[in-house]
Amino acid sequence: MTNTFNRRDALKLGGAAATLFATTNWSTLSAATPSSAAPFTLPALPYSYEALEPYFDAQTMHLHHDKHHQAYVNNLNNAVEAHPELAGKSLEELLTGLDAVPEAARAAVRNNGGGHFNHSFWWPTLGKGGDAPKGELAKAISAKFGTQSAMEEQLTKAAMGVFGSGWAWLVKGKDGALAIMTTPNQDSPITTGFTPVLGVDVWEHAYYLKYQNRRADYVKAFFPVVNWDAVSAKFAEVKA
Ligand code: MN3
Repeated sequence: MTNTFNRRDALKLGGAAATLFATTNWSTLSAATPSSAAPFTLPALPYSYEALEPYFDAQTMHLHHDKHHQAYVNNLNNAVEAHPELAGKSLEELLTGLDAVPEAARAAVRNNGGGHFNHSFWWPTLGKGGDAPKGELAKAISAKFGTQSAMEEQLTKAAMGVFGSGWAWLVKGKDGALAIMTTPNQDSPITTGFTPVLGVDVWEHAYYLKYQNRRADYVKAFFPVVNWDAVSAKFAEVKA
């Protein structure tokens, strides 16, 4: 894979996930993009597959990014290609307007569009940059949860409470306040009007190779690989 999307790019992108997808032409980020018939492409990881060792192992990162995320992209492209009325819509437009998606394509767009969005959001939030929230995010966490560790405890509890596959999220609501929420499957917080700040993928594909059934160990290993510098920078841009 051609690594044309580096960490500096990820930090520069920042902003609301919505802005990221509205302003980023993913198809220009991959030299392997075959044609305009496949509007969505897999963004390269903004770090090496080994970068999150020993917490997230390289083999899991390869499978998770190259196979699982790629499958969401492929399936989303197939759904859009089968329904020409969806052509030209951004990922954010699709996910915030699922009711407008033809019923025959809705589940595919919801699941695979959500999978593409959630993972594209997720990769740049990882990478071991800084060990604590900064600036506006630090203030918002302090205001809502008291301490970083209290927030992490609540996010962990939410992650452990997801039955089956899904995500636990730290989000910003329309009222501007932080909140903890979960989504089933690949549903994305943006569909219900929340802006993701940080997420924990608790699908077994995220951890089974290294942690088997021990989700608690995996969630514990998640926090040391969070790129708090990137997450804080993105939050500050969302707020601005
Ligand atoms: Mn996943």
